[in-house]
Amino acid sequence: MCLPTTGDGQDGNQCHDDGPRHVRTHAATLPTYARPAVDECRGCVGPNPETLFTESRVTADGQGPGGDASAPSTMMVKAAIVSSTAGRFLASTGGTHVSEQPGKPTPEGAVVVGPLDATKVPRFAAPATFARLPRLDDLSSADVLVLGVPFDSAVTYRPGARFGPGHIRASSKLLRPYNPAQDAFPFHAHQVADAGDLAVNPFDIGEALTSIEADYTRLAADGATILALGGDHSITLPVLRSVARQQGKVAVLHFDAHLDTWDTYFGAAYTHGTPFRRASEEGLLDLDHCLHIGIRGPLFAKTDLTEDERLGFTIIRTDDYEVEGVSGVIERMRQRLGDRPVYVSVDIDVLDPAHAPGTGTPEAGGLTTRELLNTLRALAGLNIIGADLMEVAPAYDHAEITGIAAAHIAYELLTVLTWRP
Ligand SMILES: [Mn+2]
Repeated sequence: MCLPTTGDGQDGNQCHDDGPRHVRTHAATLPTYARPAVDECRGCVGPNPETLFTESRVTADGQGPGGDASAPSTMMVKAAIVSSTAGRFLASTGGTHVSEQPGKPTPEGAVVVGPLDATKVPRFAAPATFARLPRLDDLSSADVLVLGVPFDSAVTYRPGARFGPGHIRASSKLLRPYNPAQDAFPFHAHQVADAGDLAVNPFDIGEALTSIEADYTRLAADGATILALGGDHSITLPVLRSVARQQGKVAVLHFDAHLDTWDTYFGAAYTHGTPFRRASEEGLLDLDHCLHIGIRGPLFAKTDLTEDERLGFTIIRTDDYEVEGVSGVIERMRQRLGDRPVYVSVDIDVLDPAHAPGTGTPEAGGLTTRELLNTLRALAGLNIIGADLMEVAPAYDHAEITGIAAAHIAYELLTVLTWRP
């Protein structure tokens, strides 16, 4: 039996039964109700949760369905499903995945822990990690991380995106391991894990941005590539500071109804409407290769557009989809990004409010979920070094419309993050 030493989680959730002690030393935490989930207390009681996860062994010479063993860049995967009760080997399937990724490659022979097996644990059971992936705390390391950043103190209109990470996780339970649109098993060729949520100060924007940058840098220190789930869009600035310090100037691909290159609100420089102006001013951006997609709606002044161009961005408007189609947009997008290191930042309000009502600053006339998903899939093969998904505010959502859209956007981004050019 595991009990917290306190209910506030500030001292690390320490078990104090007769079994092995489990002390959380990681700053990133997943929310549980008042006490740690039982499966955080491995070695205390109950079955070993590892046996409930799908597992893969990374090999270089296998052959799976749809695979091309002759392609030198193709890494083969054998996915093993292990019984939770008898520990016996039940099934083995094969698959292929182009495993080149921007972070460190998973070494050949490494065992990859995949999502919970839906035939062993119902989708509606168990704590909500993204796509039912394992927690980073339960692994020694991971190649790709999903990281919640529940911070929304820099919004200008509706608050509530602090609850976005939890909502996206809860809406991601139906995702499956094989992504046919990209012919990839994003969770089987590389270790993908949920790193939990950062503990961000909701009362001090300056301190919040500082701590987000430090925690992001720490999590990325051993080469992990990160998909951040917000939270409001101010979070992207400290993330870009961290990414640019490690990898140099980056081309930002920004999906949003809004430019987010405004200057100040009420004199405040750090808000969810200003991250890309600050990033440009700080020299974090590759000014010849940044791009907004999905811009629409009223602005404050005509100069908003000229200022935006001066700061390094070009624009593909939502209405351009109507004229050029998805394929035309993709062609322009890939041309603009080229072979540069690209950071992808998605504001869920790039979607029409019909497709994503759960957000803080909705604008009519946006993209469909299908248009956005197909655009994101076309990033495969580019040099994507990190990504985020911001501004999901579940209080305004209905029937998980926004949450499900966000879960699928995150799934496509994770698939892209397990590729490299
Ligand atoms: Mn926006």
